[in-house]
This record gives sequence, structure tokens and C-alpha cells, in this order.
Amino acid sequence: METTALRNGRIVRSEDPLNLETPFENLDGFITPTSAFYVRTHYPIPKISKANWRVRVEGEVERPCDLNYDDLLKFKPQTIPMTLECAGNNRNLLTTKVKGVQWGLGAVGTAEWTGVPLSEILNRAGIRPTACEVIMEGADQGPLEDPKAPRGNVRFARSVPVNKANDDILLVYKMNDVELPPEHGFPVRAIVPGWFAVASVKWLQRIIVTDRPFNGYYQTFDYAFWKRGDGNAELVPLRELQVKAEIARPIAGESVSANSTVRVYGAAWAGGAEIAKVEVTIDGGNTWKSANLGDSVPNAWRLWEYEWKTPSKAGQCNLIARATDSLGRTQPTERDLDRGTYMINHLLPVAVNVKV
Ligand SMILES: Nc1nc2c(c(=O)[nH]1)N[C@H]1C(S)=C(S)[C@@H](COP(=O)(O)O)O[C@H]1N2
Ligand SMILES: [Mo]
Repeated sequence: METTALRNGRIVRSEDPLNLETPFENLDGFITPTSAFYVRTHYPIPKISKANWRVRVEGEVERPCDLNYDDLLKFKPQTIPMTLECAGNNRNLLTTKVKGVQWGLGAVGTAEWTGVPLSEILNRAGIRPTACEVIMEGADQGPLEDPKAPRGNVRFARSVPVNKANDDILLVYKMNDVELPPEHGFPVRAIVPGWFAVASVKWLQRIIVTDRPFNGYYQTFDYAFWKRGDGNAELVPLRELQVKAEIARPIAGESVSANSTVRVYGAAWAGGAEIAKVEVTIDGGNTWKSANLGDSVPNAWRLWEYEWKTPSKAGQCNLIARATDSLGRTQPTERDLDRGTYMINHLLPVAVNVKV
């Protein structure tokens, strides 16, 4: 059952499993405080202590090994800011309702993450030339309601190609400079820059190097989309973030004064590219005005704002923001239904009341 109760300022989308949304209108700076950060879980949060935590590295490696928390701390740490966005973010704004957690604008946030490059751990274990993918498995598990799911418990697991594993993935133990909280993956989670947050496996307990693509539940049946080829549609795991701008304020239904200046602001992000432009329209896309952009940081959202001179007449105004990235990719006007319940980045109007 969907609920809109608040818990410490976050919207409770479900209790069990725990799903909390950040009210996006609270956007107030580049970093999202940990206490305000959205939470997405599929199963009960596993209880793990630092003392009994291990990550097993196995499969297509020369030296399979177990690392404990102290071992991990011995690697030189790196800290990077990175945006996490749930692939189902904005689902409750779809005109044709679809199943899944009914996220509004706030299944997204930016934190500073501290940890160790996955590549260093893979180097220590020695990847074999036969390696194709790296599966990351969480400690959380449970049964699934989906009649097409395997019977019994399924663990949360996701894979990345070897080149991505060796590129920029971090195994992190700190979020915004403090220990990861239990709901964000304590003691150790992965973060996968530029990809939807489903790849950023929490409560990491196993790293399995495989010689073939992984077809686990969370990247075939779920968290996948239909890619149309020549006649046939194929299920493809969703990966890169899609370019998107969201408006934090004004919010839908807000009243603004006619003949005034209103600060329209929000954040925009893309996968593997920089946000090059954010534009705003109030006339259904006939004319677009450029917003001012904040600092550009790799793999993190870019804040933007636009000074809107409101019309002199009373009435409803539809504000729409549109982002374009440095590769020239921009947001589609219409929803592509082959995307199912995920990757929602078409243009979304925010209806505002202009009052005299
Ligand atoms: N082990 C595990 N990792 C997981 C999940 C999960 O349920 N179990 N959820 C994924 C999804 S769908 C999202 S959106 C992010 C959410 O991260 P957060 O709760 O820290 O915001 O974690 C990802 N990693
Ligand atoms: Mo997600």
C-alpha cells in the first residue's frame, strides 16, 4: 500500500521493505544530507557487524580470497561525490500507471562516498583472461511475489562488464564522511558512477568474476527494458543514467504572483557525460530559455536556476525543464512504453497557478 506519511522529513513509500523518498522541493545545495537521502530496499536490511563482515572474491581469478573490514581499510581511500538515481524515479508522474514503488521526483540524491577502487581488489585477486563480467552480490535476500521468479529466496545481485569493474567503481564504507548507515549498505557497498543506482549493490558480500554474462533476476526479469531491434524486442539490463532535469521549486500546484520574478531551480544529470544545457519553457516548448548552471562535477548532478518573469495575467502555467548533455543527448518529449516501469526521463510539466 502506498502511503505519503513522513518519517524525519522523508516520504514513506513503503515500510516493509523500507522505501523512503526525499521531497525534491527540499533541494538545498549540491550534497544531500544522509538523513534526507532516499532509501530503496527490496528485502529486510541485513544485520552485519564490522567484525563479522567479509567479502569473498571468486570465480575467474588466480587467487580467490576473503577480505575483512580491516583489510579494506588498508587500501588507500578515495572520496568522490556521486549522484544515485533509482531507475524508477518519477514513476508516479506517469500518466499510464505502472507497478512498482510510486516515486515522485525524489528517488535521487548526491553524496560524497569514500572507499576503495574495485579494480585494486580485482588486481589483488588476479583476473583471468577468460573474465567477462563481475557480479556483485548483497547479503540481503527473500522470496519474490513475481510468479515468474525462482521459488524460494533470491539474493540481490547485479553484474558489470570487466572494463566497467576496472574503471571507476568504488567499494565504499563512508557516506558524507561518516560510516555508512545500515539502510545504505553498512558496512560496505558498491557505487557505480554513471549508472542507475540498482547497480550500486549494498551489503556487499561476494564478488564473482564470470566468463559469461550474468542473467540474474535483477537484471533480466527486473531492472531491464525492451530494446527493439530489427522486428524483435530484446530484454536489456538497464545501465546508464538517462539525461534529465528536475524542477525542485516551484512545486506542482504552487501559487506565484503575476508580474513578479520567481526563482525556478533544480538539478540535472546524465550518465557518462556532462550537463551542457538546461532550458525552461512556459509555452509548451515553443520557446526555450537557458537556465544558469552551477558547477559541473563528473558523475554528479549539476544545479541550475532560472529567473522567471511571471505573466501579468492570472491562470495556470506549465513549467517544463529540459537538459542536454555534452554528447548532445536530450530528453524525449514522449514516454517510450518499451521502457516499462523504468528510465523515466521524458519532459514533465509542473503546473503552477499565477495569481493577480
Ligand atoms: N543489496 C542491495 N543493493 C541494492 C538494493 C537492494 O535492495 N539490495 N537496491 C538498489 C536500488 S534499486 C537502489 S535505487 C539503490 C538505493 O540506494 P540507497 O538506498 O542508498 O539510496 O540501491 C541499490 N542497491
Ligand atoms: Mo532503484
